[in-house]
Amino acid sequence: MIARRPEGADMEAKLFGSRLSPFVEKVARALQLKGIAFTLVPPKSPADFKRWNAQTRKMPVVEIDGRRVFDSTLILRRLDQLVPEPPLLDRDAGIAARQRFLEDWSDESLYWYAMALRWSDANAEATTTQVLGSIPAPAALRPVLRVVLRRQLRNQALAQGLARLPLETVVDELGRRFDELLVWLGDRPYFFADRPSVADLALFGQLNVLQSGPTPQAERLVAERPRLADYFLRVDAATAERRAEPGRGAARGVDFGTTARGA
Ligand SMILES: N[C@@H](CCC(=O)N[C@@H](CS)C(=O)NCC(=O)O)C(=O)O
Repeated sequence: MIARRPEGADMEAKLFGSRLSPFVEKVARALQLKGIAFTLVPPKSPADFKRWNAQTRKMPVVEIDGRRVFDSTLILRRLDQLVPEPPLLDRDAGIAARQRFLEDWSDESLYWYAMALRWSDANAEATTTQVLGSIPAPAALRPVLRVVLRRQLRNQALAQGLARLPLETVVDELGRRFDELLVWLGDRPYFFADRPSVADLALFGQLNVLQSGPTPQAERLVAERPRLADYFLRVDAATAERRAEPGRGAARGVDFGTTARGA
């Protein structure tokens, strides 16, 4: 049997952002799933966010087909229009609705569990070191950036509210959410379907950052749930960078320092 060439094989994209961000990782995995080659443009300083995207000042931003699109949900929708195969939503409207809601829950709720854990007193030092390590800032600026980053991002987490709960409560609640997700996953390989969708890409981004070092509490929760750990590795394998084919460049976005643990 001749392997089908992915539809996105002739497209090129630029992905602006750091793969430490769960939303950037979500988009990188969607590009890889679609077979779209991309170049990662990591931020050099927080000012880049505003330059790339004056509207929300957040990453990711994607440049594709002559247009810049921001927000991971809007980017995935655009990718599905440009490169319909493989689809990122089920063809059945009822299943697609659940996948979309889970994507939204992951982006707008689960993200804040990760933020609360990352910026808790127990983990903030390790998180700051990790974030600073991903920015090529001059040595003289680093001590100031350390203080500014920590204050800004911790304040975001406190403003959302979940981070005001005791750390043990956030960890306990996250474990409950993981158990509930596993009930929904049942014995299917992906959420509500047999192939990955926007829901799995969004969850992958969050599970990836939760297992990236500074939050050992979350790593323990995943390790205690082998079905969740297997699910993470399954999505990782299904969305991994495609190997270069003769006559075609490989995706050029993989930032090996910060990519998925299982990759
Ligand atoms: N809803 C947005 C969320 C993007 C987002 O929150 N990105 C964070 C990084 S994880 C960011 O750029 N934060 C910078 C800031 O808030 O200044 C999406 O899905 O793209």
